[in-house]
Amino acid sequence: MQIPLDRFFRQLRPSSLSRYLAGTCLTAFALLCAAPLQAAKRPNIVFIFSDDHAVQAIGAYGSKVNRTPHIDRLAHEGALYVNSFCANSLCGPSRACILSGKHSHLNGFLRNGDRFDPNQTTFPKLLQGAGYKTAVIGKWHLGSDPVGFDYWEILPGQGNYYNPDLIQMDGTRKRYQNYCTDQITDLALDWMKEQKESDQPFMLMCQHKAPHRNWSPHPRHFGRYPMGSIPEPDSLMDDYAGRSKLLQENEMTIKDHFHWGHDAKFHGDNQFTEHFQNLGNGEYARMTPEQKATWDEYYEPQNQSFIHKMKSGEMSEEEILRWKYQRYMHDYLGSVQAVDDSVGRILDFLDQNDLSENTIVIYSSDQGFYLGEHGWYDKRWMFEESLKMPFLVRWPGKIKPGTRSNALIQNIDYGPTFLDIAGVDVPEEMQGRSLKPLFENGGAKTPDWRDAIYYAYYENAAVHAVPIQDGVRTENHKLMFFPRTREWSLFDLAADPHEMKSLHNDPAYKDILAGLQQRYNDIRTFYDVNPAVIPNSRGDEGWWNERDQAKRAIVREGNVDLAFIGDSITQGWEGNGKEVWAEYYANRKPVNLGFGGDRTEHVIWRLTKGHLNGISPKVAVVMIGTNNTGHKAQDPAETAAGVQRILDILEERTPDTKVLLLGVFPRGRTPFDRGRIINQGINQIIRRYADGKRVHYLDIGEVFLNEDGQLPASIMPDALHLNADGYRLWAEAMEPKLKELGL
Ligand code: SGN
Ligand code: CA
Repeated sequence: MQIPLDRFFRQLRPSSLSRYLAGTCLTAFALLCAAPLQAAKRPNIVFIFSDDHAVQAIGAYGSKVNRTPHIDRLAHEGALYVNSFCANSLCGPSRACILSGKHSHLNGFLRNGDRFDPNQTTFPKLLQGAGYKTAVIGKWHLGSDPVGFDYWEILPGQGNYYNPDLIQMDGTRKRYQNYCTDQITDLALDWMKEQKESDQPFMLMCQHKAPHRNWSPHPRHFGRYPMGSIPEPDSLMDDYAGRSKLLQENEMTIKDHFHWGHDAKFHGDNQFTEHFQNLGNGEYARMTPEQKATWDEYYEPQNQSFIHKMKSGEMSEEEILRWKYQRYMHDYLGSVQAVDDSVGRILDFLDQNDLSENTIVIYSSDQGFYLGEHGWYDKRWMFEESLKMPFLVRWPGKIKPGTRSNALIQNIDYGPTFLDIAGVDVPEEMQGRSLKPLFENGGAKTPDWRDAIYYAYYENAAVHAVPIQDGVRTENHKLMFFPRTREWSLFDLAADPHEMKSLHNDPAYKDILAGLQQRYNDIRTFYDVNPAVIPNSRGDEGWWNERDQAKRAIVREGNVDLAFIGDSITQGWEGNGKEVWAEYYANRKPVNLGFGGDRTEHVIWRLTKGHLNGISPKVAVVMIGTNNTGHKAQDPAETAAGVQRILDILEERTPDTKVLLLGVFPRGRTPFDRGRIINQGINQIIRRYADGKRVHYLDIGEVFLNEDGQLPASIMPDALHLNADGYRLWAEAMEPKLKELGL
């Protein structure tokens, strides 16, 4: 097929005259100021970053499905890292880890849709401060505008493949009639051209949208990997046996979660609703008539043939899945190919402008991706395909060509590495480590290098239904934890590289499991992970979600004087405590924000995501923590930190509210029940949070206990929850204090 490529995209180059003039003046000024005997110029940094590019689709990583000659050049002329991982397999979070050098729980960007706090320390800011010219061009996806860059031009949100809009530094949007990957490359080359005469070194982040969904290739790559020719992974038809049952809840299979227009690239109404979901193809809608014609010329004959076969009943379930896989991969690999072209153009530019010698070039992508493994597209899980990030680096004279490294590296290391390369001190607060010592050590890990990486995924109840999980990965093993079901998964990566069976129950792996659980605890302590303070939703539990929505609606109405905030014990005012509630509180404009099973982290989520919107109660009664104890015997200091965070949130959002902080009620029959003792540990810390002005502390635990410290079944039948008599004791014990607080 002859594609009129020259007409396909009309290049609307950015008007760069003003930028050019400004650049020239600055350069002249810098030249005048430059000392005659200058030290060798610090290396430039070109960081090429794509979106969702899996290592399985990179030639140098041994791809079975495609070839990437330009990206591979980096491996031949520099180094390739096999054990390169993300800290949180999602776009915004990965980028936030890179900029900040910190894990998500400390940089604050846990999930897509969060806002990156631009006031925090980032490597671009530090490089800029140290005299680097800095730019970011392409996908950003962090909510706030880039800070620390002399130049930026970014896609809004996910951006588009065809005729993309780019947000300019003045906030306006500019539409380019071009293919996104090519346009971002053009802009990157334009910017580098402006820098090349400068005395200042530069750092460029060239960040592609591709090959992110909805995988829309440029026509020059149509049919490069023809449908039907692309090898399938062994686990395309994975049944998820032998691993957490949460796997079965996923909504990211090629089989069942592939959209008619968006993914499969059909036009019009979904003709086979049993096999496709409904979303249309938004990219097609953006195309010019010429682009559409070229697109249709390629796709339509194949689409019509598929529709025909479907209608004549020729396609088995398996064949339909295979067809979808081929369509998916054709489009994904086509999108990758333009990224490879981009890398080629950038490397050629550096060569042609004598910049290659003094420029470090890195290629990576925000996370990995499933190319049909486990039947999936997308990412998020801690399994290898989405945990891995490509990492290829060329630094002439410093990195030996053809280096292949097994050292465990992570995206939190990029910032420290760039700073180190530029001779800038790496701030203490950055958790990652410079990779420069590895570069200088032929890729081999240095004796003090890390033995394990920590991973955590937080985007609960979101698109694709992947549960919250975290874990630790060493050279040969992986331990994962799913908080919702409190399940462990253990994989022996040498024996089971595709992670098809968890060994956590296998007696032969008892010691390995225990060892890795210890390592998991320790690495979380090391990285300062306290789940009790990390906002977390339980939105994937139906009843919780419904209650959450209902409570949001109530507080939106305002008119609340008394808020009860807590877990099932508080929620129980709607159950066993109903009558006492009616007697004591019903006339005092109350709201019950107790949710059974909640821990401090869930309360933090609720209070920051709607439960305080619209209310400023006179008094908030807070009792929380016993589930942190009961679910995982959490260290009291950690739980107390969660309580502290809750008090801070209340202060921030409703400063006039008096807080009545209750000591966590006793639990367990006997005084030496472990949970009871842990709750005492919490109370011993949190009582000191009272300031007698805004926060008041009250421990009424005694009223439930017998003289010998036993919790009687006549008050707490299950040694945790109150019956009606128990609620009466609670109300009576609290009443004087409520009055004192003006209620
Ligand atoms: C979009 C995609 C999802 C993808 C997320 C996150 N849907 O929501 O498939 O998981 O982005 O991707 S789409 O309909 O818009 O294609 S990320 O790389 O930005 O984290
Ligand atoms: Ca991504």
